Amino acid sequence: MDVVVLGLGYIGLPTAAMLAAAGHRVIGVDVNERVLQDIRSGCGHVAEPDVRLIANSAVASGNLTVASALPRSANAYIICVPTPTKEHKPDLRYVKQAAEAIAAQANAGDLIVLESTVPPGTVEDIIVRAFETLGKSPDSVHIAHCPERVIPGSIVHELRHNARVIGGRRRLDAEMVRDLYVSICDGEISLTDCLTAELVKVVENTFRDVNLAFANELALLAEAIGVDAWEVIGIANKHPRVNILRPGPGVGGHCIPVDPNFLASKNPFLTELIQTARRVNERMPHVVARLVDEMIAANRTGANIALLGAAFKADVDDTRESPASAVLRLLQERRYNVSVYDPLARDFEYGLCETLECAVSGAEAIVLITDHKLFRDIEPSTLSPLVRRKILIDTRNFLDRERWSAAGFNVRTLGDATPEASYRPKAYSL
Ligand code: SAJ
Repeated sequence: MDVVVLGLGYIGLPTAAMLAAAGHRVIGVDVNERVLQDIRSGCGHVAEPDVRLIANSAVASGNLTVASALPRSANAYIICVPTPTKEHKPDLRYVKQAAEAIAAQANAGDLIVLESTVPPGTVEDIIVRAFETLGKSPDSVHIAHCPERVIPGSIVHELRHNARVIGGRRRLDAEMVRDLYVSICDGEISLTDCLTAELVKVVENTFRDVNLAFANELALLAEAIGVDAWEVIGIANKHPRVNILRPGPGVGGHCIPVDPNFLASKNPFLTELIQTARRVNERMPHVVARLVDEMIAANRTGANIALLGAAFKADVDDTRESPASAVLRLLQERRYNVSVYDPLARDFEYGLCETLECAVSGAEAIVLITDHKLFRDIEPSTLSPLVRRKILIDTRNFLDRERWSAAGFNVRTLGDATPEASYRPKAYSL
């Protein structure tokens, strides 16, 4: 089949590469010339090694080529463009541009699949309407929504193995799209209508946001009561039907903090829990800033604070909607000098220090924001001569408390305000 994938980001590029590996002739289209050059030269812009590997072999096989504009014809068009939000409202302009370009040239029988996460109703409002506006019947083509569901950090594995949902305008549309996706997906594929598929995707991320809010609220509650939230979670999670997530400095990424707003903005009176969860999660960077204030206590103005981590979560390079940005802004408002170290991150809007030593030099406090594995290897005793005060604030309960305490650091972990927190033996069973 001749397949066009529009948008060669985290989802579009691996999807295009997997379709090419399955024997389809794929043209990947992206408006960013740098992205196209990186793919052609084999140093793809998506940092995950598996993505790079399959993209390079797809290009080498000749089955994947990239271009800045749509080819004149194809059998299937897969839309993987971003859907950013502005002031909690989705900006669907890229979906609209893609839909209009496809509608202008699609032939009868072509498949048109929207993978981007969108507010429920978008397939009808934008894609179907793009055909109708041009006087073309949307029934002449097969339109469906097949939302991506993969987690950054494990993209290729999840693309292959995750269950998928395909919502078609008609049953036939969903079936035709399934016939294409079985070539890249071993997971169960559920067929439904467009609106249901749109809601499924947004609901999944909203479910996670609500659960993250519960973990974050629990961290604050435990601090107030005077127990260690991490110990509570560890023990509670031994219950066969309890699975509390990990508290943290905030909920980042381009999906989970964004998608609940797709539901809430159109249904404000039916989404109280969802909106409250968002507020709880949005409060977490403020909690971190307050922890810094508490630990620094006096002479805050101009104090140097070193943040470890700019990426929105562990072991990825993506800094979109990262809690690091929110924490940094709040600390700067409080007149701290903030430096950030993250050897994995790219495109961090506030700039990054080249080395850990540079970031912590003269620091009054080190704040762990992102739980990158490589931060575990930091030897705290080597930082001692560089910092002005030995304070560590661990917002993820990630670093080895005992090792940092042994190096003389006063360790404060989010969710554990018990006075003897640094010294208490952990993991004893009751
Ligand atoms: N986080 C915590 N504690 C945890 C787990 C996560 O604080 O216990 C934080 C992370 O650090 C991060 C944020 O939550 O800041 C979101 O991370 P995540 O790993 O939960 O999710 P994403 O954004 O990487 O990917 C999500 C996934 N959705 C679900 O798990 C329901 C993924 O499957 C989706 O495909 C993706 O959103 C998307 O693109 O929609």
